[in-house]
Amino acid sequence: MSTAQLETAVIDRSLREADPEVARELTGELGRQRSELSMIASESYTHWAVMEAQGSVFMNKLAEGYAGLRYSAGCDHVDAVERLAVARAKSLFDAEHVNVQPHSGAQANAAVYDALLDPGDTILALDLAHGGHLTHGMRLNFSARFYHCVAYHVRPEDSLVDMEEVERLAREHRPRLIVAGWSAYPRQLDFSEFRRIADEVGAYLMIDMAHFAGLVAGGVHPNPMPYADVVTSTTHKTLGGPRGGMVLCRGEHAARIDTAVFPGQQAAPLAHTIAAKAVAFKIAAGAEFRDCQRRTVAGARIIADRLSTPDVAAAGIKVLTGGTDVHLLLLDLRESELTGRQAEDRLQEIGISVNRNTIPFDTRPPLITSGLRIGTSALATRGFTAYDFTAIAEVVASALLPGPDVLELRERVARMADKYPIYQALSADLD
Ligand code: DSN
Repeated sequence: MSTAQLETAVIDRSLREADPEVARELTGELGRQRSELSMIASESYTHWAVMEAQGSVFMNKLAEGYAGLRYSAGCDHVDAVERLAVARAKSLFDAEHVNVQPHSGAQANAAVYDALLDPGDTILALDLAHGGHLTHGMRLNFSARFYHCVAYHVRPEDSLVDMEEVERLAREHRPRLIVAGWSAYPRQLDFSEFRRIADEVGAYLMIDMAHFAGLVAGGVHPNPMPYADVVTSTTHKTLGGPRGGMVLCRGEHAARIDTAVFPGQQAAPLAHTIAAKAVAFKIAAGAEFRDCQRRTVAGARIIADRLSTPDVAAAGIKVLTGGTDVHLLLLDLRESELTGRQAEDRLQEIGISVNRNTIPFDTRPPLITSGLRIGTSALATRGFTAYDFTAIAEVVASALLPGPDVLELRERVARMADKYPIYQALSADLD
């Protein structure tokens, strides 16, 4: 066989033929996702169509630059999908300008800081331990190393963002940028109050909607666009698309944002991910997606209500802020017999994945924690209704109470997973 023939053969080999070890893990992961239930608040089950676009020949394409202004040949189709992605995101969020190239939410945030700030400028953002994000000023993150980050917090009495502190710190530190947004906070933020404070001190306002973008698109959460100079997001959480990021902004910031993304922070974009983002935005504009977002929020409220009942409270488990407005709730386990880690393990044992989370004023380290973050986006995407969320709330409550019947609960979870199969087009025996 000639070398040319051999290379052609390699190109066309299936994953199972080319790499049985990876194929085996892929099969294992497919089985895990089918048989378990994801309640990790930043996860979803993306659409088959999104995965098709992501795993496509767009992956091969070099396309540095922007649609119509590339630095390599052969970009007609990439230009078309990038234009589609941008137009769809603009329409979905009523944005004047969108950049769909950031590889992640972290890079979207980095690009905004690069566009609007100089190194050493002050950023005022929610403390990570109080629900913020690594890129909002965590000590070891680039945000804290290149900028002067000041943190606001939630109030000890009700765990809600302390807007009086935001105003006080804004007046004291005169930040150039205020960040409103979170990765572990169960309530809607007061965008107009953030805008008022930003205007008072002459700061830009960036709203990081990475977690709640899907809720916004689905019409069950206020749209931050009218309040913010710039909005950043991931595309894979409630929005249900491929892993990636984007920046949405007022027209006046468009050129600076685009330059900060490319060539400021990134070189070649991920054309396949941009194609997948375009697909996700189209799906997010549809009636089924809106229904899914309604079920997502309703499901989180059902679980929060169940976990607020006297039997759970008697076990020392508390729903922070007393409930939720979004797709997640946070449990305070400080008074319970479980640490966050033990609670996460307990649920994993019965086939539900969640993540332990530090809670405000936590005294345990981040790898242990005293909190649990529970989300409903993935299950709503899978098809869960209010009836199913009521059932899963009961399962979660039973698992966290002392002396759970692990085997029985595991069977209940398996039955619920079977009720909502996923990715039927995928073979279960890739290996
Ligand atoms: N902050 C992480 C989360 O919400 O899971 C993602 O960056």
